[in-house]
Amino acid sequence: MMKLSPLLLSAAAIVGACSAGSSSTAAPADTAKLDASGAQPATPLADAPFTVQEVASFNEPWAMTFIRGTRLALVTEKSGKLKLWQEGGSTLDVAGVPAVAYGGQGGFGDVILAPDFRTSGTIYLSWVEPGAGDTFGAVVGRAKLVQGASPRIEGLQTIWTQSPKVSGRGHFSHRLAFSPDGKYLFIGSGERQKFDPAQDMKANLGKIVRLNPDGSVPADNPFAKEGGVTAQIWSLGHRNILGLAFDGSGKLWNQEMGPKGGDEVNLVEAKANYGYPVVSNGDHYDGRDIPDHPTRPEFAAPKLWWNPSVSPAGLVWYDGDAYPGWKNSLLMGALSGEGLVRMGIDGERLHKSDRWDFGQRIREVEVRDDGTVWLLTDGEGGKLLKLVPKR
Ligand SMILES: [Ca+2]
Ligand SMILES: [Ca+2]
Repeated sequence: MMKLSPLLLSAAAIVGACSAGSSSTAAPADTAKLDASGAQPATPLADAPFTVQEVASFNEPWAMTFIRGTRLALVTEKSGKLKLWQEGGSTLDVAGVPAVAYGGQGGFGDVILAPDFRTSGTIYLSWVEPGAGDTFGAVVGRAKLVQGASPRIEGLQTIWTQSPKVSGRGHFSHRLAFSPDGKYLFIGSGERQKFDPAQDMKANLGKIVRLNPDGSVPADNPFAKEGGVTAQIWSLGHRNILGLAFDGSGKLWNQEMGPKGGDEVNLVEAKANYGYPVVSNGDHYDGRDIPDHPTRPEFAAPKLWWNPSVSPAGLVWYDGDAYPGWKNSLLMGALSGEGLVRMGIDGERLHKSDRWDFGQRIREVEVRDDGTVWLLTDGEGGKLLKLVPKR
């Protein structure tokens, strides 16, 4: 693995390093990869295999998960509420949730069910907490959900913390996913808009980390012997991970909000370095170049990327039958792209299969156990949308 001192990775050094290589140096031999980029034209909703039904609204909803075997879903609101929504019924506040540091991109984050939820009632939550001296960091906790007329969580335990806490309120990521065997919790930990930490093995920022369900470090993690937060690291060189999903064959995918023109979907593998901020198929928003992936083959390249950016949010694997041709796809929301992206999976290859134009920023995508797909739109008054199959 390449070692760079934190000093060499300062923003100024990146400018210098970038002058040696630009996107124009991408080898023609890389056509297959380049074909995965570029604009993806949107299909009008009229041609989609669903109609859109608006069923509820929330205040800055961020994430949701359905409770299997029910018509209930948990929805986080960024400003600090957890809601229990019932289709055709009421929306209740869940009591006992932690105080969150709300501001910028921070606040309440993800919510998922534990693999043993049916018997334990355990859920996992992520949120942002303040640190010393105007710093912030995401944390992950688990608690028992007690349902009923006055739902609440009990026994909240914090099991993971972003380290170090740093200034600013961007790029927390804090997306969660369990492996299909239920043994490991994966956490997307953003680089907090600080660039360098994504390559710093003494920080768990800009990483995907892998933990046991209780927050301890699995003995077979790739850097387990190094101890500290390094032991948590599964993969590195990430920017702002806003979706994690396992497919039906057990492969882990992530999407991340890249720099300008560099939004990515990656096949996540142990010990792999995805290159940020040393390489990206996008460039810094202030116009500074970042060398493209083909210039540095030692870094794992994205399977797909988007230029112009779509600003991904949410990622789920779809294995249902409610919409013709969707089985074995990844579904991803788009904020600036204002739509839903469907990617067909073919082994380790992904295809830009569909992109529907909703005309609204999509924050979250979920699948219910009946195969229906649901979206949350972004911001105040964000809507829960059901994609009603047309047939
Ligand atoms: Ca979700
Ligand atoms: Ca670039």
